[in-house]
Amino acid sequence: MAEGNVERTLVLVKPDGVRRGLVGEIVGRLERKGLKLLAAKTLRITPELAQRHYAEHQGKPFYPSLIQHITSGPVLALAVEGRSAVPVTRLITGATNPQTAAPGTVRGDLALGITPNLVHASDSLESAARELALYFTPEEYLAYSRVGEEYF
Ligand code: 3AN
Repeated sequence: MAEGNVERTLVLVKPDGVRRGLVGEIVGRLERKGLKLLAAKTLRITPELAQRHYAEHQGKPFYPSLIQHITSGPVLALAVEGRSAVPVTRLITGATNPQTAAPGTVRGDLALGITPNLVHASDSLESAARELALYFTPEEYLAYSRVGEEYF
């Protein structure tokens, strides 16, 4: 029997991921794991949105480079749903630093640096709810069944 609550989380393919042509690779990994894409949009994150998104990191040494990078080009924002979607997506993403991220993870396999680390994935249910609301309205979530959903 399937375990874990159905959760929603926010994934961003960061500007390095879009510019390196890795959107399909990253989205494919989420899809193959059975996660459902509820909504997706490309956008250029404004400095104001970046500050709201990364409010918890304000004042940290890496904050300026974080804001600079996330606003440096287009991103793909995804609302993703599935059983234990928050921790499952974090596992697929891998550790923050690509040099220590495990092989088999997006960052471990593909990322070039700790700032250009390809993806953002919400770190808790509370963060996910807060962050999803920054990028999507409830009307933008599409309800549908995935083939094979009976196995999840
Ligand atoms: P994660 O994205 O793995 O949850 P957080 O939330 O701790 O990591 O940090 C948010 C983002 O800030 C990271 N994705 C990374 O781009 C950047 N970051 C975090 N720690 C560092 C650091 N020590 N040096 C440079 N950038 C960092």
